[in-house]
Amino acid sequence: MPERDPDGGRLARRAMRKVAEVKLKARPELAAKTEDSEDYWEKLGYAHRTDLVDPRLVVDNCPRIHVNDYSTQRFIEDFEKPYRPVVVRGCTDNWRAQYKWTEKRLDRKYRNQKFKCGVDDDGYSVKLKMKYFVHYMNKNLDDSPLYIFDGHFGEHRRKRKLLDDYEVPIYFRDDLFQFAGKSRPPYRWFIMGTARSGTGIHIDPLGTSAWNALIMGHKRWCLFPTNTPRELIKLRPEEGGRQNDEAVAWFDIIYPKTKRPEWPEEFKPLEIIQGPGETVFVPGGWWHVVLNLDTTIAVTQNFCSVTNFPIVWHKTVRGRPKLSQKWLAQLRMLKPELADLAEGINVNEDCGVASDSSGGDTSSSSSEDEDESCCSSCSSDSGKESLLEVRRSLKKRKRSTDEAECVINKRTEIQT
Ligand SMILES: O=C(O)CCC(=O)C(=O)O
Ligand SMILES: [Fe+2]
Repeated sequence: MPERDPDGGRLARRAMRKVAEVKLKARPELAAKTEDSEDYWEKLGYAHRTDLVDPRLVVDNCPRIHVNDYSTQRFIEDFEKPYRPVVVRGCTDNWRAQYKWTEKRLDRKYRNQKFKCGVDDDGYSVKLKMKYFVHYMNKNLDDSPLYIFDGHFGEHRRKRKLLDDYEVPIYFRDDLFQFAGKSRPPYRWFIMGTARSGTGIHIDPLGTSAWNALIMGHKRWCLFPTNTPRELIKLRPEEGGRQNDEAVAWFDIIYPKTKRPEWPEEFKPLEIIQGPGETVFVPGGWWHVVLNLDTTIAVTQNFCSVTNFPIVWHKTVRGRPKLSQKWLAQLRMLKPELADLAEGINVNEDCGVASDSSGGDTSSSSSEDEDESCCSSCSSDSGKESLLEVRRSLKKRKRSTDEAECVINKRTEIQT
C-alpha cells in the first residue's frame, strides 16, 4: 500500500505504533503499570529543562588540533602514547557524509532499513525503520529518547553504503583486531539521535581507544581519567531511578557535584562541546558520558593500535580468552613481533587501566571461561557494554559456548 501524506495520517499512526512496540522491548521498566496510568518516558520532565542542553553553560576545556597541522607521528607522541584526549578538526572535510548525512537524505535513502536503537531483556537487538525513527525524533518529549546505535551497518547489504561516506582519519588506521577474524568484536557504529539522547558514563571495552566524528549537531562530553573512583562518578540506584544509566540523568545529578569545592581537583572532568566536523579522540580506559544537545548524526570506531596493544591484549586475554587465542594465532603468522610482545605480557599483573564492570553480577553467566578478571582494573570487561544491558542479558540469556564467544557490546546483542 502506498504511504500517503508523510506528515500526517498513515505514516504517523504507524510510526506511533512501531515506536510504542520498540519502547516496550527496549525499556520495559518505563512501561505504564496499569492501562490507565502514565508511562515513565516523560516522567522527569527533562524535555522542559533547557539548562541541560544549553551549550552556553558549558566551559570547554579540551585541547584542539587540526589534522593538517599534525603528522601521525606527532599525534602518537603527543596524544596517543600519553593517553591524552583531544578534539581533531578537519578529519571530515572531504567526507560525502558532510552533505549526505542529513535527516532528510538519510530518511529518503534508508527509509525502510531497520536500525538498531535498543536491546531487549534477552540481549537481542531492537530495531526501527529509519522512516519511523525520523518521525519519532521530531515529535518526542522523552526524558532520554531512543537513540540509533547501529554496530552492524557495515555488514548489511544496503546500510553498508554508509561506509562510502566517510574514511577512517589518518591517525586511527591501525586495526589490529582485523587479525582476530570473524569473531572480532564490533567496532564501528552509526549513531543518530535527538536532544537528551546519549550514552551514560562508561569505559570502552577491552582497553580500546575510540574516535567519534560528528557530522551534524552538538554533543556534550565529560571525560574522567582511568583512576577516577567509580563511586564518585556513577549514579547510585536511588539517585537516577529508572533513568540511572542515562546520560541526561548523569548531567542532571552528577555533573553539578563536579563543580562543588569539595570535588577532588584531580578528578575534575575534561569537558567538550563537540560541534559538526569535530572528531573526539577517546584514549582507552577513560570514563566518558555523552549527551546530544540537539539532533546529531555521527560515526564512531574503536580500535586496537600498536600503541594501545599491550593493554588491549591484557584485557582481551582476561575478558575474551578464546578470542585472544585465535587472535594470537593470526598475529603469530602475520605480525610475529606483536605475538612476541603479547606472550611477554603478564596478564596477572594489574595493567593500570580500568575497565567498566557489570557490578559483580556476572555470577549468573554460564560462560565457561569468559568474563574473568585479574584485578580491579580489569573487572568483567567483556565487550562494549552498558551495565544495565549486561545485567539484563546475563540474567535471562541461555548462552551456549559459542554465544559466550560473541561480544556483549555496549548496546548488547546476541544476533541481529
Ligand atoms: O556519541 C555517543 O553517544 C558516545 C558514544 C560512545 O561513547 C561510544 O561509542 O563508546
Ligand atoms: Fe564510549
